[in-house]
Amino acid sequence: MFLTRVLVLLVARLAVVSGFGMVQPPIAASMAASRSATRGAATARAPSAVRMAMERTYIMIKPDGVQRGLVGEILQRFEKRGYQLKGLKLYTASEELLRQHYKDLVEKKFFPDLLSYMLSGPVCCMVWEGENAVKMGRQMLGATNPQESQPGTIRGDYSIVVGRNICHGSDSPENAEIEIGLWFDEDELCAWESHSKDWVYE
Ligand code: IDP
Ligand code: MG
Repeated sequence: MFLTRVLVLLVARLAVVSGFGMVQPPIAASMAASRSATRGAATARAPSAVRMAMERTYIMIKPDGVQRGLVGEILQRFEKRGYQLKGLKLYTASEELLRQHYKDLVEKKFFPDLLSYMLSGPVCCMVWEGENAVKMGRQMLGATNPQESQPGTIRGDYSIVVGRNICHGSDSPENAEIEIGLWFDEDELCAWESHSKDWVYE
């Protein structure tokens, strides 16, 4: 009888030591999760050899996008992708500003139509920052002609003709900086660190 009790106690002790059959208390589980998260974050902070430079791009929702209630949808796509919003405003453009912004297109036959389209209502100006933001921004917008844009892109999902193609995106990092300077004053841009940074980048 005594021996049986000793045996039972020994088995129970062994089970505790090995953790067999034990339900992990919530606090221990949360500590373990937190330790593994910390490990993840430590790995995440290690610089990657293929890491590209952070870049800013100028994205603008044109008057048709604003009128059609697509501001939230477009903002959300960039936010969900992981890009960081650095500047945002609704703005009524002037002809002078548009002539500067589209300076390479002023001689085009369609320029007067483009001008009146862009002057027809407010636009939504945005600066997004992140890795390869210019190229990825153009990819998210889709082709200039919506009928050549892939479904899943903004133009491919929400527009049909080139003269109402919803959005603008800078075509090079150099032009992005020029456009940001054209559409925003320096004090309209916010310097802030995203708490999601280590969960978006490795
Ligand atoms: P992008 O906006 O994709 O960079 P761009 O060639 O820079 O394309 O042209 C600027 C904008 O001018 C276009 O987004 C579109 O609104 C307008 N546009 C371009 N080509 C045409 C055209 O052939 N007909 C009418 N509008 C055009
Ligand atoms: Mg362009």
